[in-house]
Amino acid sequence: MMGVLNVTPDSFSDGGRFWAPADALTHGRRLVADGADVIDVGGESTRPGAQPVPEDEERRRVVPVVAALAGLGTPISVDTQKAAVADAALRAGATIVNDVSAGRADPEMLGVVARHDAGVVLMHMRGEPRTRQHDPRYRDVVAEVGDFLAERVDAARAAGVAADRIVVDPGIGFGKTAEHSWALLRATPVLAARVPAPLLVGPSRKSFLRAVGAPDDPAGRDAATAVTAVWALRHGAAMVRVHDVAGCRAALAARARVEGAASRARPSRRAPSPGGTTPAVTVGGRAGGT
Ligand code: PMM
Repeated sequence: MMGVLNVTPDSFSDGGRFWAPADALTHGRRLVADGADVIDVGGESTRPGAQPVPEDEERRRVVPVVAALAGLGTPISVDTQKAAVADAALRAGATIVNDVSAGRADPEMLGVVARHDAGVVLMHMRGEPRTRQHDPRYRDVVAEVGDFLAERVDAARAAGVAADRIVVDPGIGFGKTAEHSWALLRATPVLAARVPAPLLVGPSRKSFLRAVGAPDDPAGRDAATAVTAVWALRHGAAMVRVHDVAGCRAALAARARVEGAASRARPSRRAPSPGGTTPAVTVGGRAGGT
């Protein structure tokens, strides 16, 4: 389970809340205590309409937080599209780069990842953050996203990134209508089988959840998030990226408990594996699991 820590004044889901470095550190420690396997530190909002953040400013936001959190022993990923910011964060103790452009925004990015022997998350995004929600259209969203992710895995391998350092992500809400996002989420097993890398899914607090009655306020979408995260982990996702780590952990535990109880009550039925279908992920140098 990857916990989100946005050190930005304007992220859609938690913008401004962890903007001061001391607040960012407190929240990072909270995520670890809640059971995060990875903390994802981001210094540039990717919400639709967001303006790009200059490199120096992004570095100033994330590097001190990464350096302080690296001592906690939980792997840190840096959510950036800029190779120089990734390089600085990796030097400060991060071990994973989470690039929503899948290495396309900055031609140096995959080389930096390879040089550090870091992990990388390669995400699908149609367009760029500023314009991505302008009437996205697909012939077959699942096939197109699957093909894209497979091609980006090849590009990362060609740049020298080790196969066991690569994770892919369909990019829920990035250049997708709510229907596209639901289709991709439903296709988690298809994508997990199609793309030769573990799958990360990021449904947390996103607006596609409004289609099932989640509120306009992103912070009120944690219950719907937990259901989608648990479902994704049950159907082939290796990791989920969430804001409410404690709530998702509890939802996972509840699922394990109730399914365990159900299988004990009906011993003639095949029992599901208690740990779900989560494969091990070695990005960041240790098993990521859920
Ligand atoms: N979503 C956001 C930012 N970074 N990275 C990955 N790999 N996957 C995502 O779905 C993703 C991401 C936007 O959400 P935020 O403002 O809550 O960080």
